[in-house]
Amino acid sequence: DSERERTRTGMSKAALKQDFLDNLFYIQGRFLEVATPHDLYMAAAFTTRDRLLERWVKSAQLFKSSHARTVCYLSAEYLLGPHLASNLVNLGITENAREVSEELKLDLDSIIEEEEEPGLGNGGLGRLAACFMESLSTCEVPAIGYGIRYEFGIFDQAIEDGWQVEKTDNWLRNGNPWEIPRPKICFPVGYGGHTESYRDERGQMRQRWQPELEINGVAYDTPILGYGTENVNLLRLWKAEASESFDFQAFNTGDYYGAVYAKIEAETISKVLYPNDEPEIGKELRLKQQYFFVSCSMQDMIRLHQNTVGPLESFADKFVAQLNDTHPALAVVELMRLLLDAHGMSWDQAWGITHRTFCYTNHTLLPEALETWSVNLFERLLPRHLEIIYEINRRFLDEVRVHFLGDEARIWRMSLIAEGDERRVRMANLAVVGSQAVNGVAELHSKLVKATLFKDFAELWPGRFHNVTNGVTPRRFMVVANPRLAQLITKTCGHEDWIRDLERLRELEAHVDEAGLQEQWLTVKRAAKQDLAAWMKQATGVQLDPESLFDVQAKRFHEYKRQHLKVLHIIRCYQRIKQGLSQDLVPRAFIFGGKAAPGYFMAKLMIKLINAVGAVINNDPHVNGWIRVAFMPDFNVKNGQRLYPAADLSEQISLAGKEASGTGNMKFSMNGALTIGTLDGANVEIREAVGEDNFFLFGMTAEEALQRQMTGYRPWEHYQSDAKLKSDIDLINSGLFSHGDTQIFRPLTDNLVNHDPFMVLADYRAYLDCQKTVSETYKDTQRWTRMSILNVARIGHFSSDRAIRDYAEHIWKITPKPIEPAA
Ligand code: 26R
Repeated sequence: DSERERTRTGMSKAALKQDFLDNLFYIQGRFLEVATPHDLYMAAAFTTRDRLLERWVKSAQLFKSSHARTVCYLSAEYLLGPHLASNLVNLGITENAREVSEELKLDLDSIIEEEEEPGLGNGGLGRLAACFMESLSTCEVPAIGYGIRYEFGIFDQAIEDGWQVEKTDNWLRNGNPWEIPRPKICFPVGYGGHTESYRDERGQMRQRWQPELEINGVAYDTPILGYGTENVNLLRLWKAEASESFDFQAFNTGDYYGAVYAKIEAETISKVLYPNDEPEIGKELRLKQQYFFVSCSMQDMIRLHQNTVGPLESFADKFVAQLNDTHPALAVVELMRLLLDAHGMSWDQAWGITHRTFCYTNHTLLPEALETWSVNLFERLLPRHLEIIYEINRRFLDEVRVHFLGDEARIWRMSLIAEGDERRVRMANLAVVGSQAVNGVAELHSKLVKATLFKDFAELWPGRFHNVTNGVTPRRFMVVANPRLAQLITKTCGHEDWIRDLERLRELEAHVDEAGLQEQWLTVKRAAKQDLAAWMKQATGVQLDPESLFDVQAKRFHEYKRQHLKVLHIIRCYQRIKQGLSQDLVPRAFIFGGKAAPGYFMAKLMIKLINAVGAVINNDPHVNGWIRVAFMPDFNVKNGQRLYPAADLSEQISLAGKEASGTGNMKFSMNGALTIGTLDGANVEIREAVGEDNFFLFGMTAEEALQRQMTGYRPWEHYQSDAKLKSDIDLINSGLFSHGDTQIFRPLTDNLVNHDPFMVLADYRAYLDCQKTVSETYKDTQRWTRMSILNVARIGHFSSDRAIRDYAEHIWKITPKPIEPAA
C-alpha cells in the first residue's frame, strides 16, 4: 500500500521511473520497445499528473473546510501553452525527469515537444489569464479559473506563397491527459423563450423565465500548479452538451434525426474560439458562448457556497469574481437573475451582493473592440436578462440624474443602452456599474481609462478606479524557455529564490561589470540564437546568422502595433545596401511572428508584405548576409518560448496610447533583449525600471499623438517632404517585391499616405534615427551586454506574482492560504 503510494507520488528517480513505466503499460498499453513518441509523452504527462493530484485534493479539502475566501477568475480565453515542462519545473523534478529519461535512453526534450498546446485564447488577454492562474497558485491564493473548453482553439497558422493560411486546431485529437471530466458537475443553461409574472407563496409578484431551449454545461477540470508550493488551483472549463430531454423527445415524437440535429446544435456552443477583431458574422454564437460559460460558473459558485458556508447572504465574502474584459460581463446579470428568480431575494439584497462580488479589468481602449450587443438579439436570446439590465439601468440613471442634476448629455453617454437606429447594450458600462473595482493594465492605460473611456464614471465614483500593471510568469518565460540563462542567474546569485521572488534579480547588478559574467551572458544568448536559427532553417528554409543582431517583433498583427513601421526600416536598410552605403549598418536578422484575425484584410496584407520583402532580400546576392528577413509561422506559446531567449532587440512600437499594456515586452526583457519602443502601455514602466539609458525610446507621446490628431494630421505631407520615406513606399509599389504587380500592396500604402490612422509616417523619422543608435550600440558588445544584464536585473517588477499580490491586496482583499507540506 505505502509502496504503491510512493510510486505514484514520490519525487525520487526510482519512483518516477517506475510510475512512468507503469503508466506507459497500464494507460497506453505499451512497453518501451514499441512506444511511439506520443505514448512516451502520455506516460510522462500521467506520471507528472499523478504527482499533482495529491496536492490538488489537499488544496480542495483545506479550502472547503476552512471556508477560504476564493477568487473566481472569469475569462473567455486561457492561452495556456504546453503543461508538461512547466509542471515539471513547478514540481521541482525537471532534473530527475531528465536523468530518468537518459537511463531509459529517451530524450526528455523531444517528449516535451510532443505536447499539443491548448491554445484557448487569441493573444495578450488569454495569455495573461494563464500567467495569472499560475501566479495565483504560486502566491497561494485560493482560486478557480472559469472558462470555455473550446474543442478548437486559435487556428494554426501556415504561410503559403507568403500569405497566412488558417488551419483548424484539433488539439484534443490525441486526448488530453491534464483534464479530468466531471460529468456530475453539470448545469442547465437556457436560451430564448419568454418571461412571465406569477405570484409566489407569500403572494409577491415575481418574474420568471421560460427558456425555449436548454443545454447542459459539463465541467472539465485542469489542475494548475504553483512553483515551490503545495497549492494547486483549479481551472474549470465548460463543455456544452445536449440535455437528456433531447433523447426523450426523440422517443416521444419518433423524430430521431431532429433530436440528433438538436444535439449537434447544442454542442456547437463550445466548439470553437472566435479569433478576435472579427466583424459581425457569427455574432450570435459568441453571445451564446459568453452566456453559456458565465451561467455555468455562477451556478457552480452558488452550489459551492451552499455546500460549504451555507446562506447566500455571505456570498460576496466567500467569493470575488474578476471579469477579464467585458466578455464575461453577463455574469453580473446572471447572478442577479439567480438571486432574484431562483433564490427569492429582494432587488436591493441581490444587488448588494452582486455589486460587491464583481471586479472588472479593461484591456483595450480601441473603440472597435468595445463590445455592444443589439437589444433585439438580447430580447430573442436572453429576454429575462434584458429586463434585469433595464432595471439596473433605470436605478443607475436615477443616481446619475441626482448626482449631475439632470445633465442629459451625460445620461445618454452613461446609459447601459446606446440609443440610435439600433439600440445596443454597452457591455463596458454594464461591467463598470456592476463592479466594486475597475482597473486598467498599465499606469498610462489606467490613466487614459479614467480620462477618456470612463471619464463620466470616474467623476461619479472616483474611488472605483485602479491600476494593476500586468506581469508574466518567470517560471514559463525564463526557467522553462531559457534554462541556460536561468542556470547562469542561479549560479551568479548563488540561489534559486529569484524564481519565486523576482525582485531578487537585482542581485545581478553587483556583477554587471565582471568580465566573466558578461562572457557567459553572451555565450548563453548566442546558444539561444543558434537554437532559433536551426529551428527557423527547418521551418522556413531561411538561414539566420547567429552573429547578427536578432531584431524581433512577435505579437498579433494589427495596424496599431505597426508591423509596417518595421517593414519600412527593412526597406531603408535594403536601399542603403544597394546604394553601397552599408558601412554604418550592423548585420541584422529581422524576425517577425504573429497571427492576423482571419477577416482582417490589412493585417493579412502586412504578413504578405513581410514575406514578399523577405523573399527578395534573402535571395539578393548583393545583400550578402547583411540583412535577413524571417517570418516565424504559427506564433503561439510554444514558439514564443523559442523566440524570447534568442532576441537581442524587442520591437514594441505601437502608436502611443493604443497598446493597453503589452506583455511580450516583459517576456523579451526578462530574457535579456533590449527594447526599442514608444511611450505606450507598460513600456513606460519598463523603461523607468531598467533605466532610460538601457532602453531605446522614440516617437510621439500619447498626448502629442492626440494633439496632432486633433489639429489635423496630414500623412501625405510626410510622404512628400521626406525623400527617403517616399522612395521606400514607392519601392513597395514598384512591383519589386511582387513580381511586377504594382497594385497588390496599394491598400496598405494608400492607407499610409492618405489616412494613416496609427501615424506610422509621423514616427518614421524618429524610428529610423533610433535604429541608428541601436546599431551603434550593438557594435560595442560589452556595452550592449551590460545593458542586457541590467534589463534582466531590473525587470523583477513585471512578474505576474507581483501583479497577483497587487490584486489580492487592493482589489480582492484576500490573504494567502498556504497548504502545509505532507510530513
Ligand atoms: C470584442 C472582441 C472583438 C475582442 C476584441 C479584442 C476580443 C478580444 C480582444 C483582445 C483584447 C481585449 C486584448 O487581448 N487586449 C490585450 O490585453 C493584454 C493583457 O492585458 C494587454 O497586454 C494588451 O495590450 C491588450 O491589447
